[in-house]
Amino acid sequence: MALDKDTLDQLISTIRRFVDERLIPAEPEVSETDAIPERIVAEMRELGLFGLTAPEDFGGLGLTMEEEVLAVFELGRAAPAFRSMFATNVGIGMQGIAIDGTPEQKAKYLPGLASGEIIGSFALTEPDVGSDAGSVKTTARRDGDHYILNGTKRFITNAPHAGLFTVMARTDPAQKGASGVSAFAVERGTPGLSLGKPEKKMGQQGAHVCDVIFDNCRVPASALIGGVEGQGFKTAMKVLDKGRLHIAAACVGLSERIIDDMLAYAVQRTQFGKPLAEFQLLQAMFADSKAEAYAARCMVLDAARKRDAGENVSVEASCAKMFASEAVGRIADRNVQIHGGNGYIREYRAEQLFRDARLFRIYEGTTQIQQIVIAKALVAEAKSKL
Ligand code: COS
Repeated sequence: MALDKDTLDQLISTIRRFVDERLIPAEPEVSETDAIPERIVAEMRELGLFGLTAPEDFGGLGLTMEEEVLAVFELGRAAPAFRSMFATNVGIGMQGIAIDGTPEQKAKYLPGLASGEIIGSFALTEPDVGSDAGSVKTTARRDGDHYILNGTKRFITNAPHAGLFTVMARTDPAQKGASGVSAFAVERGTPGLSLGKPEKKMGQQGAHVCDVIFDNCRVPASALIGGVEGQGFKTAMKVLDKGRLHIAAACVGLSERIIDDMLAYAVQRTQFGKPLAEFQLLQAMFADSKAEAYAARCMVLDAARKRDAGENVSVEASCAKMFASEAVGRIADRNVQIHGGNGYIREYRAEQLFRDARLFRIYEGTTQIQQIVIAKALVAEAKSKL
């Protein structure tokens, strides 16, 4: 553990209070205005949420994976847009540099990412490349002491706010697959880098995504993450292994919150002369939801502990992400059902959380990609025993 037990307990209870007293009450405002109020972003910075996982040497808390998921179980209880604000700094927008960056890259960027002064974004997806991440079309052509980037990245979370992008681009056009891809740390304001319009989304209002366009964008050779070409896809996969556990933990948090919401509603709303909570058909929904949330919590914690112990957890991370994101989808759906007509009305949070939860089954690898990762490993293991 990076933190002693008392400090960890204190951190978790501070986060819980912040979620209950500051974030959940601000949900209607965020969903109406499609923005996280600056006062809340400032409080997130003060609490150190941008630096939960950045190494201590660079101003972060350096949480272990287990500590991170414990924190995210709490943070996940608020509408997902809040977590999105700092999650790219905790995860995919920072980890590429933390895991594979050169000492100079770490010293240059990690302190700003840890404090939240710089927002980090992870730019892998493209208009024609989503699940097939090895087929990145954006190019990075070496030109003396520079690389020249060309291409478009799509659905890049936090891009409208980002000061730094981890960009996957093909340095070797002769290599069509993953081995021709390299990762770059590209700063906002670099000539040739521009942003598209923020997308209008189904849910998660307050979290922003847009295109990032590279048009002869010239970056110094020192921007190549790790200083070695051809490692970008592996960097992306390492980042996603960790990111998928983070997302799974967020799904657990949201599941637990929604279960609280459904019960709070069911004990006070009466039909046929008694509270909804007394009806066995609804009780089955409470029980299924609880069992699924509990199973997801156990999976996430087990995978996190294994990762902290140095094990390769690609399969466990995919299992946890797949199970927890599918579970929160079912739980959010039951919550709408339990709320009946009110479940379809904006004033109640059920419909918003239902829309918000839908994205968990898609980003950082769809459920089908998680199935591929899991099945591929199982088949390879079986073949190795022949
Ligand atoms: N950690 C480290 N290295 C990894 C890795 C991991 N988790 N997963 C794969 N690699 C390595 C492999 O070992 C292989 O290395 P070698 O060439 O040295 O053998 C290389 O990366 C290519 O691996 P693989 O052949 O498995 O790649 P595929 O093109 O078949 O891609 C999937 C595999 C589909 C799993 C990958 O493309 C993927 O995860 N896609 C989803 C991407 C995603 O999540 N997109 C969402 C947007 S990002 S927010």
